[in-house]
Amino acid sequence: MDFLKIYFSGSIRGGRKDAIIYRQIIKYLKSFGTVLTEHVGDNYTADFGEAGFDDSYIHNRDIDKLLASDVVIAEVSTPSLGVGYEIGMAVEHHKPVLCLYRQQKGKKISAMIAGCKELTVVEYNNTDETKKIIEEFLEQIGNL
Ligand code: 6IA
Repeated sequence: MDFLKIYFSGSIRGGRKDAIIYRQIIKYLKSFGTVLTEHVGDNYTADFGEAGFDDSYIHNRDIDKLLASDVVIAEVSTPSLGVGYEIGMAVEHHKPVLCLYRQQKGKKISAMIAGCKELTVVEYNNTDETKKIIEEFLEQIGNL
């Protein structure tokens, strides 16, 4: 099969506290194919996204990439409207979606994610665990 096109989804305006984790996951994903959204792991400054980028341009470009992808991997520990929107759209377009979730005290993953049977939602404790989870998921959907 062609080189795998992976859409990685992670919070941007929803909050950047997990950006290092996104970067580590993206680095690992690159061993399986092309990550279409590498920027999600970038080191943005505090006012990222407000520096002259047009929102409809960002939206349309990301949707094009999402539709062109073979698989969507989302890190959903930091709730983000954009990530939720992308997951919903991926489900609508029958893309295989893996949602990675870190258990955090006093927090619970949205029922709209946990309760969607089209999604594979897996909890992890550290980034090393995400490697095995990703590998198993890609194997399961026939991309390894
Ligand atoms: O609602 P959020 O901003 O947390 O949504 C995050 C998700 O939406 C990510 O998975 C991205 O794919 C997408 N997204 C949201 N904002 C941007 C963006 N802003 N650039 C690219 N993708 C985005 C511009 C940042 C700028 C510093 C380059």
